[in-house]
Amino acid sequence: MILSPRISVAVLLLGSSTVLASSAGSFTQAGNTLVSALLMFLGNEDTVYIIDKAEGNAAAVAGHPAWGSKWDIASQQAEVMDIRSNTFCSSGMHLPNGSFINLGGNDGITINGAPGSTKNTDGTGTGFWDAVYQDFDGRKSIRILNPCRSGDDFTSPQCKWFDDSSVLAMKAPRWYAALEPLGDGTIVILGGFTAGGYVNREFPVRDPITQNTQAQSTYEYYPAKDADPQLVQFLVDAGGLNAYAHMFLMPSGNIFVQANRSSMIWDHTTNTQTPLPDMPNGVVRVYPASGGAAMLPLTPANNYNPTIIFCGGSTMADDDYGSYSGPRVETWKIPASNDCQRITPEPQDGSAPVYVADDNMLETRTMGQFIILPDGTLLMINGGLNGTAGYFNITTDPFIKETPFGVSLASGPVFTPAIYNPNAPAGSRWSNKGLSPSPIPRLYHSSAILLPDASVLVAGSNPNPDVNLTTVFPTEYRAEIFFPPYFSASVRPVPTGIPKTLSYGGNPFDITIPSTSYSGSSNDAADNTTVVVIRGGFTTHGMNMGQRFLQLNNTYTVNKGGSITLHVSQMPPIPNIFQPGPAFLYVTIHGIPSNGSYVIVGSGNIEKQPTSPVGALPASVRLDSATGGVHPGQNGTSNLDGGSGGDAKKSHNLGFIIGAIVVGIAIVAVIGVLFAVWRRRASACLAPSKAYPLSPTAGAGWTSHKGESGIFVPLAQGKYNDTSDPWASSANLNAPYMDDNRASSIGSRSQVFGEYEKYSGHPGQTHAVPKSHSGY
Ligand SMILES: *[C@@H]1O[C@H](CO)[C@@H](O)[C@H](O)[C@H]1NC(C)=O
Ligand SMILES: *[C@@H]1O[C@H](CO)[C@@H](O)[C@H](O)[C@H]1NC(C)=O
Ligand SMILES: *[C@@H]1O[C@H](CO)[C@@H](O)[C@H](O)[C@H]1NC(C)=O
Ligand SMILES: *[C@@H]1O[C@H](CO)[C@@H](O)[C@H](O)[C@H]1NC(C)=O
Ligand SMILES: *[C@@H]1O[C@H](CO)[C@@H](O)[C@H](O)[C@H]1NC(C)=O
Ligand SMILES: *[C@@H]1O[C@H](CO)[C@@H](O)[C@H](O)[C@H]1NC(C)=O
Ligand SMILES: *[C@@H]1O[C@H](CO)[C@@H](O)[C@H](O)[C@H]1NC(C)=O
Ligand SMILES: *[C@@H]1O[C@H](CO)[C@@H](O)[C@H](O)[C@H]1NC(C)=O
Ligand SMILES: *[C@@H]1O[C@H](CO)[C@@H](O)[C@H](O)[C@H]1NC(C)=O
Ligand SMILES: [Cu+2]
Repeated sequence: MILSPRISVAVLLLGSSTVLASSAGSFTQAGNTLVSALLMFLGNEDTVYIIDKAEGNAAAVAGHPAWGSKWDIASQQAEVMDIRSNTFCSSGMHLPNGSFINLGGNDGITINGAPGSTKNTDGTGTGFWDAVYQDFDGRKSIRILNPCRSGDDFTSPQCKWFDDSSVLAMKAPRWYAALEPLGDGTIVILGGFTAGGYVNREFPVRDPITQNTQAQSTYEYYPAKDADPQLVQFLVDAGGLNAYAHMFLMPSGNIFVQANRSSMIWDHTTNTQTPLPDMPNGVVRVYPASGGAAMLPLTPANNYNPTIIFCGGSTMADDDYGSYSGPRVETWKIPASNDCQRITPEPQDGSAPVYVADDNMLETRTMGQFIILPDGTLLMINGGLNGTAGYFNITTDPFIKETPFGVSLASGPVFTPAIYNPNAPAGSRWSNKGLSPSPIPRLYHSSAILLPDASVLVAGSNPNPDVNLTTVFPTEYRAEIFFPPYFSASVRPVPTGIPKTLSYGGNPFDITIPSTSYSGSSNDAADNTTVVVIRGGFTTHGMNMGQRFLQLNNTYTVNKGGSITLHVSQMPPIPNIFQPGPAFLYVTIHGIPSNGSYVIVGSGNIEKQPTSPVGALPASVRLDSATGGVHPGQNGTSNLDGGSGGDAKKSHNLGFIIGAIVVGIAIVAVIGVLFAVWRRRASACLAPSKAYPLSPTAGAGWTSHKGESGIFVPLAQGKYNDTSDPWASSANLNAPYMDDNRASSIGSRSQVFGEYEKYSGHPGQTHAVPKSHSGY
């Protein structure tokens, strides 16, 4: 069959989605990640970075088993990357310039998580380095990566992990630390273990502050500030259930923190805490109970005021959590929680924050993970029906005798995801209609992240101390893509004019949507179009650290040929609402998202972000006659069919008059009433009674830099001199901290600060015998 030229154009324009409609709601396999995906993040349009713990992966790099890789989105091929220190149960976050950091981890270990061959000199540490796996002690590590794109040379220094603790390290050893960026891009690093374990306590508890030096209940910053890490009493009170605390920066600059069954508003600048109500129904949401937690979409309609949702976790009794060495109960027999709660930590009407029960999940889940999708719904994926995160050592755990699930503390993988719609009426927010199961269990140490095309990459799962391919829940290397329901659309929006950077306040910008991006009435499409900025976060342990979704405010002009010009506001002028750094911008029409475009929010630097007053949006201009699709004589892109807003307005008026003559006055009156209702509804959504001002004339935590354009070229790799190693100079690394073995201000923990050694080249020779830890 020979297509006419016009039909060919239509096929080309409409065929923007390469994924078959039949895959919507289901998983497909997406290659091999080479290392098990304990942590992942999306670096840019092309590349996902994957981090495992140091273990016996068959894939090797630099003469040792690899525990890092990068996965190319287009080819679904992974390549190993060298990471020098042990990244086990580390944490990660973006930086304002589009780079990423990965913090903390485990000692240098060898086969089966046993201490490495070279010990720390003072004998108090476990492994400094191991001759088999060649991993350094990663507990204080700060690793930095500048994401590279498909065409880049991944063997060049600027595409590799920087990992050298003689240049850059944390002040305190941490694994399972919680991270949250501030409005200036500084990262708060909270809590963690010094030596790993199931929960962060001895049992019975003798020393609640240091738990015999194994709890790290302090906080610090990246880049480092002068002060020693200060104790956070909230973490001490939360006892064993304080690792990977859930942290969300609030518009005020304070941080909402949740751990154990407690919540607080934390002013980290003065280390003061204001208690919030306890989590209802006794549900624990942090590791190892591992409930899903996310900030609901920030929208003009909610005036960008954050609400946090928690779903799942565990109601296991406190004593049953046991200690560092494991639980005191056969966890896999204990159903996880299906309970969901929402809280708005800073209500704009001045009322006291409260937890509000939300719809229960469709099943119980531990290690379930929320992925915020571009249509404003939240995907709940991965995890198990029973038990908790973690694994145990059958040889040493006195409470666990049988091993029906290998060493996994969870059972009953939940294979079918579910979708939560925060705007649906209560009682109907959860659905898994049309969603198919994955064949792969995704339990402890699995991960998931939104991709630029709005699908979700799912990988990892390894509830084992080392690679084990034969146990019931084996080390998993298979990646999958989950295609949310909007992949059933045959046409995806193809917007043009998306900026590369967004400022905090300032002048609006225009995005053009061709008529071929949608079908039906242009006015309806324009009314149902959103421009959203999504940061997928750094995923590990059922969390996406730093994940946020913000809908930009917009108006529109419907043009003659059915193209739509969106007039779009910049980010709200309060950086605390959406911290500076990389994100993806999607345009969603009738719930169908475009591909995401990489944007940098803010100045690109760790600094007080420039802000400007919010530039006024032009009024929307509608055009009743316009429709989507391919129109004769046009190719659907902007200017051919466009016309200025003025022209469109004229034709709108003309259409209105013709319509009135033909159809009659009565219909017009009905339309008028409907329009008035629509306008009332729209305004009812907008102005909450006690809104914080979104213009920089008042408010905390931000300043006005009138007239600054904040021009910034993201990831300006050109500035590197390719003939010299950019890492050789520490000039661009912020305030590296050198550990001087100084004593800490906190009680007996000076030993903890003293037991760490810096690595840079190859390990030293003679070392003392360590005390032993079992690894989790
Ligand atoms: C959770 O917090 C409560 C109240 O502080 C404490 O009694 C309990 O021991 C904690 N649970 C664990 C497992 O540490
Ligand atoms: C969004 O834009 C509309 C139209 O300019 C304006 O009335 C409204 O106040 C804005 N909302 C927010 C939250 O900025
Ligand atoms: C894998 O796990 C099984 C069941 O827990 C265990 O018997 C076996 O020894 C493990 N294999 C390795 C290589 O650790
Ligand atoms: C989960 O726990 C329940 C209650 O103990 C039990 O009936 C069920 O068999 C468990 N599921 C699995 C997969 O072990
Ligand atoms: C969207 O992304 C997919 C996957 O990368 C690609 O195949 C498709 O061509 C993209 N669509 C457009 C319009 O760029
Ligand atoms: C927007 O589009 C979605 C998806 O088609 C639909 O469910 C929703 O009702 C639409 N909203 C409006 C206000 O038309
Ligand atoms: C559509 O028309 C515009 C304006 O003439 C032109 O720039 C563009 O290349 C055309 N696109 C296609 C797909 O023909
Ligand atoms: C981004 O900033 C960090 C310091 O915070 C620096 O180490 C890194 O090299 C920067 N990335 C680029 C691409 O300049
Ligand atoms: C489990 O405990 C035994 C006995 O202490 C030890 O030999 C073994 O290495 C431990 N295994 C792991 C994975 O920690
Ligand atoms: Cu872990």
